[in-house]
Amino acid sequence: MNATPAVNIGRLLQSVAEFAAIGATPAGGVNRPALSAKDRAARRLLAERAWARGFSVFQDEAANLFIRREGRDAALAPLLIGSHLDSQPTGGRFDGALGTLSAFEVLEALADADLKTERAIEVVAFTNEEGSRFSPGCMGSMAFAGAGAVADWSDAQATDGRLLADELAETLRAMPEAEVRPAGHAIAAFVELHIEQGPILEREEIPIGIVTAVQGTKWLEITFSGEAAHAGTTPLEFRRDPMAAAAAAIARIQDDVMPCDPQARLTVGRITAEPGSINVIPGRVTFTIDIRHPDAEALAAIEQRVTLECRAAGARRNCETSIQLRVDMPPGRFAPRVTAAIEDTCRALGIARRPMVSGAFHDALFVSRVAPSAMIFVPCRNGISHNEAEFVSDEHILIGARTLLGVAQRLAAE
Ligand code: HGY
Ligand code: MN
Ligand code: MN
Repeated sequence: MNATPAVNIGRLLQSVAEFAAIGATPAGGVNRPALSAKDRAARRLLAERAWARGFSVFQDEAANLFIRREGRDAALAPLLIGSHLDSQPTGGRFDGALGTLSAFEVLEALADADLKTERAIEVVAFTNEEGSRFSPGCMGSMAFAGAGAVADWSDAQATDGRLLADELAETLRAMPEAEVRPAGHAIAAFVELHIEQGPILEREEIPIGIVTAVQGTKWLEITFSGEAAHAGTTPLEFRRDPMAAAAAAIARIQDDVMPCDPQARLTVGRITAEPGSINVIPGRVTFTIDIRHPDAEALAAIEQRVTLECRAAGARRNCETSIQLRVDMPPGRFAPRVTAAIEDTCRALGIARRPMVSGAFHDALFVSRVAPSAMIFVPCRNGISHNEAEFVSDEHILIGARTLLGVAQRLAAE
């Protein structure tokens, strides 16, 4: 008679702490850039844990890392659970890692109970979800879902100058024991546990969010080109100052565009000036705009409005304006069959839950294009994320992992 699988919370908390040490920052966060040596170290640690438990490990050509625990019927497509291990430069220890490690805990709990599920269950750590070191984000899950190919991005250059193709090759080489397969194998369903990265669950004191949809995202890169000139000798009427154009455009975006729609989210996260010298009027200024909205048409309309504002600001300063659409992630809806499995599991475990839409993008957004998918959210303190102060209580980590275990058993039994 098999024991009932149970989450070993001590082991899971220990895992979270050990992975948080890889790329740990002095302020208690994590800096584990995609496809960096620290990302490779985290992947190796997870793979070694897997081999120690007798699970198999393989990669795909996008360096997505898979850990597989066999089921009774190898002919059935596996259930996929997991998230990502890469982080923001000043990220938290839970974004991505909690979902990946909770998924691994599911495999360990099943193995501890010696319970064989009908379907195999695979844990995935998707490559470059954050998109911070290499754009776009969700590269691994896009490649898995056929929504992009590694070849499309191979000349992408990291913010630290390294080429994606080189870092990807090095990451694959760093784990020769893991066979590399083509991206996009068949799966039965996908469930991703993740922190909410917003304030709703904590404010409503609800431990589980059943994510039914993900809002859309567009990343624009705006470049104003003017004329580098002397800061001291160039009167206003002779200036073609791209920094002045950027400042005017960003002010319009923040003061006039975003307030028009309470659901709109516009963020300028990165700006660079060339040559970047204190006493030179820049020749060129480039900045990024991250636009989010749950409605595809509204998202497109905001992109239009932002484009007009930027072109007008460039023209007023006699600068050329170039606008590149770097990322275009339409909103996505998750599969009712999978959200129902989360609902049923929470009901059976007596866990309070609520449906919600994700403000952040996630790998599940792309995986949902090729398999029924959904997400489980757990609260994070003050809704803070993409910040070293990111925090999730032990209680919510346990409730999240128990929910994921229950959902995995349901979906791997069908
Ligand atoms: O930016 C996002 O929405 C994700 O958290 N990387
Ligand atoms: Mn994430
Ligand atoms: Mn993130």
